[in-house]
Amino acid sequence: MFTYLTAGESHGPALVGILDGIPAHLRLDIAAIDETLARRQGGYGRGARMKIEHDQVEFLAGVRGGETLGSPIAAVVRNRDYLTPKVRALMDPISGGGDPLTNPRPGHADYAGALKYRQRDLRNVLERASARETAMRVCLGAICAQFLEALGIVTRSCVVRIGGVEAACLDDWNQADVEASDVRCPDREAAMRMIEGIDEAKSAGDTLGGQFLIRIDGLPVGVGSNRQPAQRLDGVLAGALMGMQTVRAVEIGLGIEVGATPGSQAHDAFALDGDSVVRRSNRAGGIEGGMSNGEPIVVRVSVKPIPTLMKALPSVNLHEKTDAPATIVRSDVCVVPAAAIVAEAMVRLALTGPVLEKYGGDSLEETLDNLARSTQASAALFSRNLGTNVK
Ligand code: EPS
Repeated sequence: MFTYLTAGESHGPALVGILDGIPAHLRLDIAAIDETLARRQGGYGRGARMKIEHDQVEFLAGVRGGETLGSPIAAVVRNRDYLTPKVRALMDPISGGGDPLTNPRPGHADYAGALKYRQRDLRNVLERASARETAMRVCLGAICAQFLEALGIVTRSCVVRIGGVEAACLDDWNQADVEASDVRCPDREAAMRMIEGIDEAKSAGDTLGGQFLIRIDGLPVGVGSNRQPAQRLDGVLAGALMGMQTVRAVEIGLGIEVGATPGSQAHDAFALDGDSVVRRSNRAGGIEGGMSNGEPIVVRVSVKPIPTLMKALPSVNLHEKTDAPATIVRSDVCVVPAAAIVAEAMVRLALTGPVLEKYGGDSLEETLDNLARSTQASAALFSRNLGTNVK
């Protein structure tokens, strides 16, 4: 069984992750993992913390000589901010403490978490709720990326909306244009307006959300299952993406529009191109019956504006029972570009289990053999050359 776990507080000593189930003999490109961590730190609208951190992976287990062993992989990303005496005094696991934070931020975990965990200091909730933890998800997801890419499965993302600015509609894009853009948007004109919007929000003490697309190419037919609800690939991907701090909606293919579309225009007709079965549209977004159908998987994700506003929203002081503005902590204005990188990681983490369930393998070679055999068998299933004894 493939599984992962993360631990770590935003201002604690480090973020820790365990990834179990990656086959042996995957040669890891460590520089590529660090580069993915750097991509998560980027994006126009990030705050001062990202100038302090230089996220880098350190392996503690499961890797030897640059290759996975097939044993659980343990990884650490240290928080540089913790080295500041003030932060350390707050967060030291043994001696840490300080004045409690008392005014919950609307939209954050502060209030619900305080009551749930019986915490009178909101810091005891927000430290884990913070999206800082996504650095470890990105680290583990970058390992999955290398496994999936060895199988020809590639996940990419691009930003299509920040606040009121929407990019030209697309379901494919040039990834180099995305990587060159400060807001990870390939539509240059829209990207300029997005940056202006972020500047305006910053001066107003406000924050901005948005939307991005995720595209998965190369996923063979039949990953995921119609057997049980929890195995459906659309549910698995949506669950993983909704597991991100900022995500409020996930759409696959036509998404919410499908409810307003007649059946004649909502599905993807089959056609023949020579001997091959093809589709001329991808309204299903690459998933039918909870299984990949061989088309690219296209997902649209909507994220909320982050709830830490420099012009604080009305709140209350829970200790004194007085009206008071929400607590202000150092934060970002817009995390949509960074969230797209986290979403790539979440998708890779979510796909690795179902891919391994279908193809199995304790070593990468075994997984690749199984994939090749399965691909051959699929190609032969409806081959005309199979003769008349095939029913
Ligand atoms: C961070 C995400 C945001 C940042 C955080 C680092 O966290 P949150 O979800 O709590 O708003 O603001 O940085 C800080 C907490 C800080 O002290 O600056 C991230 O993605 O790394």
